[in-house]
Amino acid sequence: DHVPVRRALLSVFDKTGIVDLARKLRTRGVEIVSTGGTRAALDEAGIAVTDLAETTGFPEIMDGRVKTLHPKVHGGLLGLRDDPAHAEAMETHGIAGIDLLVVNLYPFEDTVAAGADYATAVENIDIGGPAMIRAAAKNHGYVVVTVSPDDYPALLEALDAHDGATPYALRQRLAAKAYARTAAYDAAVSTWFAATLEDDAPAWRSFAGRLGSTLRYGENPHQAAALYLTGDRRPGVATARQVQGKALSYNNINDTDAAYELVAEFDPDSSAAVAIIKHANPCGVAEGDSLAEAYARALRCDPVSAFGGIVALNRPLDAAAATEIVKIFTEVIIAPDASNEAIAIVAAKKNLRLLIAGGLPDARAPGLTVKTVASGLLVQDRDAGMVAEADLKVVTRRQPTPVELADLLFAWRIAKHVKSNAIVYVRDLATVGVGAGQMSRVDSAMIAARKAEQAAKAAGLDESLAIGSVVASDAFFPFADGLLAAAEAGATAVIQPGGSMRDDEVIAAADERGLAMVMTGMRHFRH
Ligand code: 93A
Repeated sequence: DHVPVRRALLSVFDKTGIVDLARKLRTRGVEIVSTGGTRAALDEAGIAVTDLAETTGFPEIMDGRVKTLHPKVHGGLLGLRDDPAHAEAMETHGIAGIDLLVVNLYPFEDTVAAGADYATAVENIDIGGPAMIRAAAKNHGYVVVTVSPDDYPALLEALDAHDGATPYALRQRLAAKAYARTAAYDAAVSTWFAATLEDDAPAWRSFAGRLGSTLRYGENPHQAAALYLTGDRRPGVATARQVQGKALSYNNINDTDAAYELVAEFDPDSSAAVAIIKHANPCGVAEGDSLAEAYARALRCDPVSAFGGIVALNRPLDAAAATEIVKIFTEVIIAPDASNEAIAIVAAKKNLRLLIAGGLPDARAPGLTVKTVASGLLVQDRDAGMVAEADLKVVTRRQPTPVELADLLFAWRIAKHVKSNAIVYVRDLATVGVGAGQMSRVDSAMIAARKAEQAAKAAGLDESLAIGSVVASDAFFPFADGLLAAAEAGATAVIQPGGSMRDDEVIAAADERGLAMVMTGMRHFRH
């Protein structure tokens, strides 16, 4: 099953390592045939190479759109060497076998990611390259194919070990990789195409990712895991620059995403905002005049849970905030940017991961979320829903005060990022208690209230921080009990979608307690 490599076709866009590879092939006496640009690069390095156009007797035409789409190329890749009829066809038509194909494709993904216009994107769809890759991979019984400079060392090692031949196992492995590459390439093209048509179509579009990095393990150590990149231009954990710290884990990535998406709800031009996340739920979020102030107020909400948490900032990390954050054990900091001084302060904590995202994602931008189910993918628009003051309907006798109103809108934005059932108590633009992920809304309300009591104790206060707070509920109160639990805890105003069969009962209970309640008409389930 060892096949000697006598003749190779080299046609690469990315010329990395190609000269070195060609030189080593020549040392082994391999004949090299190349397309225009690749041939020029090899020529310049003084490597003997035949122009493909010479072997086909057909020039590259149409600005290179047709350069390798020729029977002498595809016959040379596809011919079964041991089949007498194939061998005869090769003989008759003067087709020389190609034993090694070295191709990497026009950089369609990078071109699109760089924001190229439509025509440029289309021109970067490689046709001849994938055709050759697929042909060579199909004929892996005789032909070996590489699709990336990463594969050159393994190829050369095999040639060294087997006296210029390749073993079947290598050809098979590289064929599998080759099809993975052409599949991902076409997926990128179709994703881009669907996205360009998105304006008049719903956000349903095909999506695909390319392998970004393999992770040490998944949610648990017995689960293998990897991060795939979709090529979207949304700043966030997947594309952020890691300044320092250990490699991100699966859970780090998940939590950091939750943290950054939450903090992006707050316009950095109007206030500094900080979110501290544990297990994808916020354990403290606050606005402030400075990041340091916002961080201190966010931390006060649940300092116990914040230990080992993820901290996201809506403004560039500055020295004052960095000084506060490094005081407790933190897993990850993510911010749009960071000052040199702040970077130096974080550097004292070697393991702390610092990510610079280069920007803040647009909380209103459309996009998709994907979740797997057995034999299926659940796909939906990302929750880009927002309510403004004008959307609110006051349903109680009492109107919220301006201070309550600001807190209600703040609490509502946070509730959107808390796993359901979500109950969020807020005072002075800082969370004071978060109840997340309970099967009963009453339990969430009680847990959040208890958190507010614990936070008060930790701060040396005798009165629960929930007293005089406002409360947000991500979905309607099916009964008055959840609302009563919040009132009991000390909330004076409520924001919730409304729409329960028993809204009247809930409103009556609010009126009876002198609460102000507003309805958003929009729900923010998050599971
Ligand atoms: O425009 S193409 O789709 N038409 C072709 O026939 C063709 N054959 C190879 N592009 C084609 N290629 C691509 O050209 C290869 O995939 C590679 O990326 C590039 C190498 O061209 P050059 O050697 O001229 O730099």
